[in-house]
Amino acid sequence: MKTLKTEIQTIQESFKKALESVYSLDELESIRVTYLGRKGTIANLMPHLAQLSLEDKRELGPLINELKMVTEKLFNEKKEDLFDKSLEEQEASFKDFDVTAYKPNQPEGSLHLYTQATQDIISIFSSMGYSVEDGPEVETEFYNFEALNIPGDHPARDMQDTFWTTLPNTLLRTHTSPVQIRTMQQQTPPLKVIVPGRVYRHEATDASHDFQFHQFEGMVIDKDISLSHMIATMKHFLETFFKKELKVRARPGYFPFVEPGIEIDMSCPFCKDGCSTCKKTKWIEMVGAGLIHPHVLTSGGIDTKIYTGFAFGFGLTRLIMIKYGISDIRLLHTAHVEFLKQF
Ligand code: FA5
Repeated sequence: MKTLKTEIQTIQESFKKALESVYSLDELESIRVTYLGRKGTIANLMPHLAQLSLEDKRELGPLINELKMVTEKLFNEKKEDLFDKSLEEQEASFKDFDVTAYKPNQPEGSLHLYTQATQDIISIFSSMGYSVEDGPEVETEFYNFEALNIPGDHPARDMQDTFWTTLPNTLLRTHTSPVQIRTMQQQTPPLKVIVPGRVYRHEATDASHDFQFHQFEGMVIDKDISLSHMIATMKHFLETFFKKELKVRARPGYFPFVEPGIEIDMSCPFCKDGCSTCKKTKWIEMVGAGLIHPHVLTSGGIDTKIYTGFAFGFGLTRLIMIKYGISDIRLLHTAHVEFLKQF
């Protein structure tokens, strides 16, 4: 009986000691199995108790029960303590968790070609002192046509098939040129601006025409501005954009808002003797341009006795197609991942 009593005390002490060196819920569970399990140290005392006299059983039975209660209580306290600690640790590790962080094997996104090209263009023209202007895509007939020297009965209206809205004299802008007038009205010369933006035309689509596409306009107004300023600007821009030394040439062109109007071609950046991009001509038609018509300067409130200016309008979509060798314009506004992830 004496040995069993000592054993009970030893078990209690060794259990307490064991708990002190436990730092995880897994370790605690293995201690529970060792001491409190069905075949654990405490359960193993029972067969010894059964061999004792009734009197000794009366004394030692309650001692074993107490041992069980005390060990269970200590076990539960430790469990709670470890559980709280593990929650705190979890919280601490989530604190600096960055949901935007890179996760391996995830497809990476990239900027759309329109954004990339627009950023390139803005950077090239900013380096020449140009600022960027914006204007509404739902425009009035006045800004889109009349102020640009295209009155209602003018045949040039047919050059740009128009989406009219149900509001009177209101349309989806057919080009970025209306922003020329808006800028003239809001700012005073000298002016140097570019206007990248989306435009709309009521046209059937094919591989090189869309009903919505992007253009970018440029406009300079100052004293003594001439066509040679513009041609030099176009050459510098095209050479920087295509990263190649190029020749440019000017041909007569007609746009009611410029006089004289010209079209500028560049030598093909991809070949010397003719290729499919330049249709074997060695030249690529690039941009409509000219000196701003005095009627247009007047519509914008500019004094034509003091100032002259030039303007140009690129098909940004076309520029991108040429630079990146894209054969179908419609790909540019599809969500075709295989196409988009090439750029
Ligand atoms: C204009 O829109 C004039 N506003 C450009 C301009 C500005 C001239 C300033 C002079 C001074 P045009 O209609 O040619 O011009 O269009 C300009 C460019 O837009 C074209 O060279 C072509 O590259 C592009 N473009 C025209 N229609 C479409 C279309 N349906 N789909 C894709 N690109 C088009």
